[in-house]
Amino acid sequence: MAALTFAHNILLSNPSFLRHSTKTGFTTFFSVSSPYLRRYKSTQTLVASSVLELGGVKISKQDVVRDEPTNNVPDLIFTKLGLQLHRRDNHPLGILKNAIYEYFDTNYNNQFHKFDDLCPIVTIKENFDDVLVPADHVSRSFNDTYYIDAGTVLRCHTSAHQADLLRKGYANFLVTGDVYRRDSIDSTHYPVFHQMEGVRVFNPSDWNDSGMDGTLYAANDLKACLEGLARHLFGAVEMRWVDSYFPFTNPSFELEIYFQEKWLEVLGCGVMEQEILNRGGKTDNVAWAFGLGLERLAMVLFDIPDIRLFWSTDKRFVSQFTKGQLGIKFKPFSKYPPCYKDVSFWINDSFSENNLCEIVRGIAGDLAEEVQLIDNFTNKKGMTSHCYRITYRSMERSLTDEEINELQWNVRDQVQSQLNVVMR
Ligand code: FA5
Ligand code: MG
Repeated sequence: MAALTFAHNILLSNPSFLRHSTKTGFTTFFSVSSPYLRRYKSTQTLVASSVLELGGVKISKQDVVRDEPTNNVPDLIFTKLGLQLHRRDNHPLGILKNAIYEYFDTNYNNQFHKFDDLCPIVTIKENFDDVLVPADHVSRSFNDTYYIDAGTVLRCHTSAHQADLLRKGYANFLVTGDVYRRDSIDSTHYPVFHQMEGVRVFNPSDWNDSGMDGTLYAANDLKACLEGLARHLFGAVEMRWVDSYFPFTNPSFELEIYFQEKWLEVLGCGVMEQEILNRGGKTDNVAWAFGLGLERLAMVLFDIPDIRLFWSTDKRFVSQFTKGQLGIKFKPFSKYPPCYKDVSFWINDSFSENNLCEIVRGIAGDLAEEVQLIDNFTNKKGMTSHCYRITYRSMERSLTDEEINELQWNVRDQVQSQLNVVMR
């Protein structure tokens, strides 16, 4: 492993280390997959409390999960709504949120306003238009976002609150909340996760004497701020900056941390597009913004190997964390054996991996550890076959062959009936 180093060291001493992202278009902001307008629901019914209070708004299940073609929210997602892991002081996400608050309070003299209870149900204007996401952007598709109806979604990033808070006059703020995305299944992706958004607005007097223009000044300040945050949280850890793309910032960057022998993307950030500031009446100002993935940072911080663990209510997980304690390393209570099951089928044009993952999650819930494409070929007739390996594993107990076989049969069944593919 390379020597432990900080991102700013990398930046200053070895600029070539900066990987110029080869990712094209919008791949850093949501996964790219073909827009898909078919809809299906999990047949599994999970009972959640019937009325939730979210950001002061009372929400019933019928407000979120509806049997209408413009709704693609499964029951499983509703059961996560309102749990607000980030507001629990003894939970790793709450401990992390509080540690980040502490960094901002100390270094910015309590200037940052903090929001952690804004309702996750937002309009498509807030989620997309207000942050300049183009009309044909893949993230708007049914394949990537949970729609409640044609104009309302479960926010897929905390950036959904940027413009509104700017319009309300806030200049320095942090927004923490649960966000929702149709996504792949593996140890670092989950359809509900938590982000913290940070925004800081500068006045011309801030950069006038610096010899830099506002954009460069803000970009430097942003990187220094986030590198300082990383040091505050981790001490020494190996990191690097990667150039990136977001519709709402320019320039844009992502920060990656070396974890479990891979580079793990932990946040996206950049200098806010001027248009967003202009619309908020801040035409002379420049701002930076970031959006960090709390689970990803908490995995590194507490050595949590799998993102599903954040949802565990098992005492052996929950009891390991204490309010205010950052130095704790999670001790896995046991590693139960994985079970692999393959499923192969001929895909059609509307097939998408996110839809497959949604079916697997709907049936297996958190027993689904990973869904991985292991074989992909097109025959002479132009038909394409995919083979996926599904890993089933419980974090809490050993699974029986019987229950796994039943899960797998249900998966095959629903894949066939709902995805319109031909099984092989
Ligand atoms: C965004 O969501 C941007 N809104 C971030 C941003 C804000 C950029 C402000 C610029 C200015 P992205 O899709 O890359 O970007 O997600 C941000 C972070 O969320 C990622 O770096 C990662 O840490 C986390 N994340 C993304 N998808 C998942 C997932 N499925 N499960 C867990 N964490 C995820
Ligand atoms: Mg990203």
